[in-house]
Amino acid sequence: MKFIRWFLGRLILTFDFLTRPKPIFREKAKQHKLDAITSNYSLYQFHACPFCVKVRRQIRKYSLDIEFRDAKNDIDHKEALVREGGVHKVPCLRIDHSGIETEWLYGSADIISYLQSELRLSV
Ligand SMILES: N[C@@H](CCC(=O)N[C@@H](CS)C(=O)NCC(=O)O)C(=O)O
Repeated sequence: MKFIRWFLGRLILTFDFLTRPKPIFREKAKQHKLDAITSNYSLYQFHACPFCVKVRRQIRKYSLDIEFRDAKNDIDHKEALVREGGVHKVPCLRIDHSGIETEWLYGSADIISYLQSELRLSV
């Protein structure tokens, strides 16, 4: 079972590598504006999780500078996800609302929708 999961993970990563979307290019001022917003985001994820790959592909496509946090191998990130987010499930987007409040958004589709609407990305 472990081997099958590992093998499927490698397949997903290979497929992702071979079909990666090309990052969009935007003018510097616009990119800086987006970078300032996304500096408040971090994505808790597993390297070979298909749902995480799906979100990472969108992040790449839209040229978003979002920190990835390994919630499988990094014990601090894993514990923070469970303690503060509530569940050990990935992907999860941690949103720091200017130090006032922290939001933990689970679910690949919800994360992508949030990024698209919050950052006004054209679909
Ligand atoms: N419907 C969720 C599914 C997420 C999901 O099932 N993630 C798995 C990894 S692929 C997970 O976090 N499992 C918990 C664990 O392995 O501890 C989504 O679209 O994000």
